[in-house]
Amino acid sequence: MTKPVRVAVTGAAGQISYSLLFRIATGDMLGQDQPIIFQLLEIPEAMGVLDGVVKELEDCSFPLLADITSGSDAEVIFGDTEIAILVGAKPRSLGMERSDLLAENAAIFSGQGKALNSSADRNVRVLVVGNPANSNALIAAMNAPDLPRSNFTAMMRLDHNRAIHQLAAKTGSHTSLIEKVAIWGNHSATQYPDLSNALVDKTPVAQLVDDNWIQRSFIPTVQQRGVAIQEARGSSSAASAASAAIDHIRTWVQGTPEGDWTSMAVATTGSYGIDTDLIASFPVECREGAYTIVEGLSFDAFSKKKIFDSISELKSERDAVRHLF
Ligand code: NAX
Repeated sequence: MTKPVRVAVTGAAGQISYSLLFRIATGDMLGQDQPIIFQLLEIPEAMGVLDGVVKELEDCSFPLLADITSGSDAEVIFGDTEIAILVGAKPRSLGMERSDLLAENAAIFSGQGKALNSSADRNVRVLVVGNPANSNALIAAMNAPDLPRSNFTAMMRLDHNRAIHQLAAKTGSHTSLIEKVAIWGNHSATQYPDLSNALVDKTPVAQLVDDNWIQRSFIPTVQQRGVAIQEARGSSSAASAASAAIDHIRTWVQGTPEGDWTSMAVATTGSYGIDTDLIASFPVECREGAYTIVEGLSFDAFSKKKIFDSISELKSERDAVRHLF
């Protein structure tokens, strides 16, 4: 039997995980011939609920699910994990400022970074989903000095997938025919969904849609899609977020299609004149289990402003939590 891959998931009793865990266990993330072991982390107050989720996972008798461990001690739960999906986070409560949200989550992610540093596999791939995802990923990375910084990423794939859908719907095309959509910056309302290089069935977008639609409809719709779902469902995106997390890891491990790219928030290394020590979204290509930022793209003044507005927000978030590095 193929050796199982250890997959840690935090916030395992929450809404996203309720979809995520079952899809990972069916092989959607690592393939139909790759067994997995789940290592599930929750806060002590949610262990009862997690116990119910574990029972349901057991009751599915998934052929690929080799074992499940669960608990509240991050260092134990992250032991030897090769993939860590950090979903658990403190939600924004009524009247809470963004800075308070940042501070509360900073404490969680500095602790989890330290725990990964001491007990995870040395090549663990980390995906942060819990918000504010980019800054949480940065805090975790900064607290894990013995692990490669480049292995800490945050999820932009939901925004990327949302952008693909909007473009497909507008052009009467299918999502499978859309290529080279990019999301830049922060997973927040300042993100820049960029169609400058996008293709629809190999035709450049500029030949199919006008700037007015892009600027007045497409960009705000993608930026505000989470709010629209929250208003409609009465709770935030869960199944689509889980699906995006699966896409993120699968693409990272298996690669982007030839001639296309995806969007991931990754450690900045000076590309496009963006500060280092941030986790920001770029178009990336994935090959042989590693990603590289797509270099050499050129921007008009509008795109440049949008990208750097979002980067400014990331810098101010970083400055607010720098004491935890
Ligand atoms: P839920 O509130 O349903 O679940 C979160 C779970 O995390 C809870 O069970 C809670 O007990 C647990 N948790 C809290 N602190 C923890 C800790 N220190 N260690 C382990 N577990 C902990 O939220 P859900 O809908 O699942 O969303 C989870 C996170 O994803 C939120 O922060 C949310 O804002 C974020 N999202 C991020 C998205 C992205 O694209 N990056 C999109 C979807 C989602 O909004």
